[in-house]
Amino acid sequence: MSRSEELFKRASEVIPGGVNSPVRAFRSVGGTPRFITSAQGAHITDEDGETYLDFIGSWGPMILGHNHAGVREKVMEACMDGLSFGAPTEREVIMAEMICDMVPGMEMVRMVNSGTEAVMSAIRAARGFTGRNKIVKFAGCYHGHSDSILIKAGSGVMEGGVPDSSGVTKGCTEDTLSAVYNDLSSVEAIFDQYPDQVAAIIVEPVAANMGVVPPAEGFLEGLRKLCTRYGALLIFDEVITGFRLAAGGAQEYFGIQADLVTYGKIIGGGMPVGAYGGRKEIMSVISPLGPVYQAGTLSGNPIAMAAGIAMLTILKENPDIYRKLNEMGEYLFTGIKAILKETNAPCTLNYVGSLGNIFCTPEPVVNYETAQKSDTAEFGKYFHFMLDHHVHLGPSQFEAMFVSAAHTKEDIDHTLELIRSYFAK
Ligand code: HOZ
Repeated sequence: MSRSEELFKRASEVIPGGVNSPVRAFRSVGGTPRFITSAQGAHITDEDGETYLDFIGSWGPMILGHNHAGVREKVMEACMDGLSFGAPTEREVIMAEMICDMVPGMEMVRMVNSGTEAVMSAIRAARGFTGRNKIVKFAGCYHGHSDSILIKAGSGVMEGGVPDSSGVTKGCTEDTLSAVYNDLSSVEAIFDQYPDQVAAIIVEPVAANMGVVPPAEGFLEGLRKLCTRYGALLIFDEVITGFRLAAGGAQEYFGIQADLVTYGKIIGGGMPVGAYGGRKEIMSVISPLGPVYQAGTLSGNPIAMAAGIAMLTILKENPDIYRKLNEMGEYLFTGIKAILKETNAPCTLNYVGSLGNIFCTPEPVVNYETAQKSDTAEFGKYFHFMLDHHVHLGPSQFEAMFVSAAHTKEDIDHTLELIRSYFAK
């Protein structure tokens, strides 16, 4: 029995499903999750001493690659000063100033501890600001696991074939309306029915939790126009795209201004953190300035701030990283696309910048319904082939492949070679 198998067995006795986040359990691909001991650059090493080329990157934050010295050193420095104070620190101010400086339209930002918390708080702020109750989300978009947003969610919810979560009351979701990603008419229909009741539309500007689904031409612009016309707020969930597609995230990449933006792990360079922010006028509803309550002892934690400041500083001072990241993404994903074509594989490749994935369906994937046509058993076979050859992919058809600045051309060539040999057989 391998160390990972042994640990998974032990974990399954004391942790639900043996994991602390469901996708990691390998349920949709079968087999044993690798228990990780360390990671460096584009590689991770497991308990059995096996090293893998990693395309998960902690689900996004490892833009610079794992264990970047510039981030690690700042974290260690901060640890020497104390781990948590429950009182304000200069690092929080610096972090907020940096986010406001780098993100278009960002005037005020509140730190929280995860993307789930950021979304939950942004929705409350939108409701408080507009005095309206309804929220529009898109089927297949995942915005964390807070009650009101667990309707037709992506990520692990989609993987298990579970449309919604048990334990969420009807009351919690009665003001959540689900629309079809990339289909503006489905959003117009909601506004026709509830012209004065929608507080906000929340969207992943590039959907990356039903696999990667890029926004169709005009989709994000259309959402912006509808929100402006009906007095609703546009919330971009940039937990995955923020500081990845560009320093200003999807807003900068697509040239669309949202009213509120949410962030998660990505702004902490791997530490547990999240944030939400936007125009001062909107953020002024947050307590203690305004009546919308939201709080947290670990919010703005000094170690998380140190990691975040270090990573954002590196990104800000080296804009070339984005050119490299997007070039590597382009090289990998156009390479995969060519292989799929060359081998007549019944698969589709979607990508934007350094995010992408193969869907095991020959049809174009543009939303939740088309993503669900994927042959997940076939994906499982591909996944295990790659894992057996030491390439670590997200263990689900509906998760993205993340390229980091630490991936080299050789890493990508090696990956393409393996993909070619899988699909050529
Ligand atoms: N929700 C993440 C995927 N979109 C998975 C988180 C994890 O397992 O760490």
